[in-house]
Amino acid sequence: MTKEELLAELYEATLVGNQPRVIELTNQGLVDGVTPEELLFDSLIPSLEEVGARFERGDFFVPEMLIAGKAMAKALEILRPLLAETGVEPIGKIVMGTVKGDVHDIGKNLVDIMLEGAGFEVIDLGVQVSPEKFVDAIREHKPDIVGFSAFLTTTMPMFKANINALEKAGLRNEVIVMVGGAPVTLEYANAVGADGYASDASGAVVRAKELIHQRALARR
Ligand code: B1M
Repeated sequence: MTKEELLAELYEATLVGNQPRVIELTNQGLVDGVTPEELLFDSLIPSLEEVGARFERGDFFVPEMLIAGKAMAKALEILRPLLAETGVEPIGKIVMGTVKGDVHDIGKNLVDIMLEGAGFEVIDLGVQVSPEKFVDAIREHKPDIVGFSAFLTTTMPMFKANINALEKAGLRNEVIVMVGGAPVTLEYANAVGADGYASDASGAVVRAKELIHQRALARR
């Protein structure tokens, strides 16, 4: 099988949620020398985008979305150690979580992996994280950054609720706030008073580094 054929077959297998085949093709790709990034960006992510498009058109329903998501998550498990390989000293600590009311975590987990790969220590609080839980985790771990992910237009307002909770707890100036997720825009991030936003995982790494650098300069 050529690289193009493998990537195309992986795309199809993810689209229909054929988990055993996704695992097989991901492993096969790695053996054949396809890079983790190629598997991710040229096959797995575009496939989930198509799942979303079909859901919007009414061609797919929640069960189809769920099995595709699970298949993608399995591939991510295989790719995780390869994408997060790092020997460098931690360059910062980040507490991450998907906001209350939202169960999507594939995108957040990918952000975690890329941040770890870039040398960040990541404390992941999981999904459906309440403002109180974020506040407790910031008190406990004293991170440089707290990252909120939201994947639904209905859960994006939790960013503001979380920031209000940080203010109330006297923690807003202690931590940089980053936000992201499929429906989130830079304008929305600015409107809720976040310090940073990125549209994807590699952008999140770049922005996180910039924000830490800016804060170090400001504290000099
Ligand atoms: Co849902 N879902 N879903 N879903 N789902 C979306 C998000 C949707 C866009 C599909 C669509 O209509 N096109 C739509 C939201 C529409 C909207 O509000 N604008 C939607 C909906 C409507 C729903 C339900 C309401 C469906 C229903 O029940 N009727 C329901 C909600 C459940 C809930 O949370 N309360 C629901 C449920 C589910 C499943 C559970 C079945 C499953 C989730 C599985 C899981 O995550 N464990 C699922 C899936 C798989 C999807 C789609 C198809 C794929 C999501 C994904 O993993 N994408 C999605 C369609 C789509 O996104 N095109 C969809 C791949 C991932 C790599 O990209 O998530 O964008 P993404 O993450 C990116 C960036 O957002 C960014 O970096 C990531 C990596 O590059 N990023 C950050 C993320 N966090 C960041 C944080 C940062 C910075 C960047 O800083 C801190």
